[in-house]
Amino acid sequence: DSNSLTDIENYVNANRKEPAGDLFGIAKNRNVIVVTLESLQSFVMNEELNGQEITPFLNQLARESYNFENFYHQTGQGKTADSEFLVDNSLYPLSRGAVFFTNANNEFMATPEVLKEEGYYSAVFHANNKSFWNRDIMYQAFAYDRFFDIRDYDVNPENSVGWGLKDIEFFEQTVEHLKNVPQPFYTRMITLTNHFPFELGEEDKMIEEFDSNSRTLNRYFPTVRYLDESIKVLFEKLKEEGLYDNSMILLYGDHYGISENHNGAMSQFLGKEITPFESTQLQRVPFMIHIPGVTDNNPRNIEEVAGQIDMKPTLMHLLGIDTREHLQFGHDLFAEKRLPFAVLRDGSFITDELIYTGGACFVKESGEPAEEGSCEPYIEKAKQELDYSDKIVNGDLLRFYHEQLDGLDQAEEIQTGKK
Ligand code: GP9
Ligand code: MN
Repeated sequence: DSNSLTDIENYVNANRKEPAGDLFGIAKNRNVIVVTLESLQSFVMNEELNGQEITPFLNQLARESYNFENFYHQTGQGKTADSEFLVDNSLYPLSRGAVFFTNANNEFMATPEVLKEEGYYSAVFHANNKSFWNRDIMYQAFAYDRFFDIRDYDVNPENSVGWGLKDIEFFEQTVEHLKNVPQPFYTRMITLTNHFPFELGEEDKMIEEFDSNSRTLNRYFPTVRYLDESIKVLFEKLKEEGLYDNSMILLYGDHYGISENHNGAMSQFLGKEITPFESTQLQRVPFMIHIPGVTDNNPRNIEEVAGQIDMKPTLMHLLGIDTREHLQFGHDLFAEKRLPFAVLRDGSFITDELIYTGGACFVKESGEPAEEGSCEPYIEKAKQELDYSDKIVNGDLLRFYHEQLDGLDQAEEIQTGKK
């Protein structure tokens, strides 16, 4: 109903921050490539196993990018699809089920739709059946021009493992397609090899397995290392095809790969007990923004807390697109007065100082219980955001919001004499 829509608009407007002046539009008109790093968690970054780097390419890339160290996934049961929803809409996924299934007929104002007005062509690349996660339907609602699905790829037993096409082959074939995509483009590429149960042929193992009682965690490292290598191949191919210099590349981990069922083995790897506090910290996933000619000369390492919900407004502002009329819960991560705050789908939240999870409040730096009442000011805010976002999704409220915007546009046109 329109009452709650007004409340939500007021909330979003009250929390809006002016975009950072120095970076606004720095990537204007560039091609955009958003890479989903399947099941990649931050704990493997800048770490070694048996003396070998687990993610050598990504470690180096992070030093030539805007790199976010305290970036949290905010997905629920919809896993990869929830992350896609967050990235393209800056709305939260639902607490139960996958919004890709439950609300695919909603009206949205997703990134492809916004960028279409700026002359962008949009596409997703993913070598799986188009109906997996109901993607074919949801991508239409997001206004994607094209979905390159499994039928666009040469997939055979030799180039496949586990869930399907191996990531290196995926990127090689993807860039071939990309050559024919109209520019400027907004594209997303979704990897697959680093997916549970983390299968990999011996010939593709560039590091050894870990040695613990969890076969899952043991196998995770070689598939992560393989994913890392595939990103290197993507970058090489983009350069070869002249698609690198004029692009902006965002890479993010979609959700955890190692569940709490493997806490024993995980504590063996990390050398510390996996408490609820540590479990929350393990929800950090990599996020970096690479802008050739910009971030390689002036990289930034950002420690402030952020989440997947912030990707859309950040991306828009880097492209120089105003988001004042966007109903979104994320913030431009470069905005000066931004409140560092990430709400996880289970109601946990993280600020620069605090972590709240399972009803307990911890000091972020030490993991010690925080002073009584420290988390209090944020508990209501976290609930409020999730609740407002759920209202938008469950009530398909963007239908009404669009009507309002159309009305405003018409009023403005009359005023300025365009009508
Ligand atoms: C499936 C792939 C994996 O196409 O994106 O989905 P997940 O199980 O991670 O949600
Ligand atoms: Mn996934």
